[in-house]
Amino acid sequence: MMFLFGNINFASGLQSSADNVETVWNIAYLSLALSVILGIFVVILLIFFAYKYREGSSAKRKKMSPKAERNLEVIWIGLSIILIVFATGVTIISTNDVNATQTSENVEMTFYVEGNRFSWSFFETNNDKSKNISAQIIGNLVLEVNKKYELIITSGDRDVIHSFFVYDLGIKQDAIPGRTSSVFIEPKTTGLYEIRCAQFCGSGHYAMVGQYIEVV
Ligand SMILES: [Cu+2]
Repeated sequence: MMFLFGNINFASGLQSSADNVETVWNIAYLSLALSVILGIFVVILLIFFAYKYREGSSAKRKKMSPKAERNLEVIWIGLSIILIVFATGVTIISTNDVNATQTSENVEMTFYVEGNRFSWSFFETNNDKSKNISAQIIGNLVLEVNKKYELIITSGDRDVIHSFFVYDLGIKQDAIPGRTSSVFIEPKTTGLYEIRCAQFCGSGHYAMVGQYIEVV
């Protein structure tokens, strides 16, 4: 998105903890900015016309000519189309930027993450092509800053669906029994990042917190 945002980073006030976080926040802020600008414009027009055509005012109430009506319609529809194409284009390009980071290229290490009612389990793999599980990790999942990792997300065989959600690292991936989905992450800032379950998974869903990705 460099061509559009240049050096402006709407998300600069936020902790930029991974590549995709800024990209996603920039789309969110852009759509917020467009909505606010449009909203203010509409409210100003509303107040202006409500005042201009208030009961008993001397404003002309003559019908517009068909030509003027058509021109107004063309401008109105044209601007709407431009706005929609612009917002859609920005979203498609940003989404492609995010997807471009989701490859196994330069992956330093692969971990398994398994959701069970009501906690997450982390496993090391033997880190070759087979990606077989070698050992369970006790405690936080520790990652090193500026290294790329693959997290293979799944759910216990006889469990339910969960969603592996790490807000500050820009990760959200469904965990589905009997299936695996990979997410690729390159943390930029050290710290503790809380993992939450973003899929209602039963009576203990609310308590599926308190586990962390620790970036060192
Ligand atoms: Cu859950």
